[in-house]
Amino acid sequence: MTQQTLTQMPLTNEQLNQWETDGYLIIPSMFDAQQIESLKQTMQVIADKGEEVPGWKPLVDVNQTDTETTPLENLGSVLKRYPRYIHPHRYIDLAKELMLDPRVGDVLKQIVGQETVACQSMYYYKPCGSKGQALHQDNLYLQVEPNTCYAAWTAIDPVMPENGGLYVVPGSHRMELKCPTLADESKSFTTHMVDVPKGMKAIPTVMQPGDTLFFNGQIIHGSGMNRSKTLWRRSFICHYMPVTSKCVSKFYFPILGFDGSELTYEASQAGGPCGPEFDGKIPSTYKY
Ligand SMILES: O=C(O)CCC(=O)C(=O)O
Repeated sequence: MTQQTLTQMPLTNEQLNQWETDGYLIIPSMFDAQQIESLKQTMQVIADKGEEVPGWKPLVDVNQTDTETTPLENLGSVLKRYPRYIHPHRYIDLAKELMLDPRVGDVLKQIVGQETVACQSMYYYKPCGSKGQALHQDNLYLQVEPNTCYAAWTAIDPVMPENGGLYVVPGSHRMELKCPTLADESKSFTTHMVDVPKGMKAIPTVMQPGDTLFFNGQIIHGSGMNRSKTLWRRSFICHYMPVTSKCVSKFYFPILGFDGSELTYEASQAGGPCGPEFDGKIPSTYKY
């Protein structure tokens, strides 16, 4: 594994304190405009073609859907036309390059306190009219043990509440994983949700293209619908775990070091602290 130096993206005490207190941290301009634009173009060309490729498949018959005459928001769920791309780093070099960018490893090392390794990537298109993703905790799905996983959520478009920007519940990262209840499926494309704990509040993030939001895998977070008539809310989302982790759900294998090497970890037993209503199983709609 590469030895990362800690000099590329030194965090201030204020940033480190915010991370400890709130469980998240936004790094402005983590990636430059050209990198973001290249990823956006690459991903858009694939999805606009509407043909299934490894990691991505439209859930409507694109040939039967004339989006010139049928606005996307009238397709039922726009996300059926533009669902998220799962694990693009396995198929698209640029996605892998950004996932394993040493500066990301450098920030993670400072906030996690040790080297990390990469578990997954996702690309959300989230066109106008898309449903959001109900509040949840990521480690219920990644099942990293001991400790938790960490996300690096990078804005491809400007992000705000109106276009379905991400909400986080500061301080909730100190909590155990909570059992989900059922989400409102008219607003969320996922089926389960976690309530905002008493005394805490979900706050919106506001970001520019290239900004990266790092957050702890226990923090409660999610997004609302994209209510903008003009602005998509694309994002590139990667998850990592401490290099010393014992196990992770096997859905994320192979785990990658920041030098691209494939690393071996034990597979977690899917499960959690939840009762029969959740049955310890990851719902099939949660294909991270
Ligand atoms: O980007 C979103 O709308 C939700 C993403 C999210 O919650 C996640 O990646 O865990």
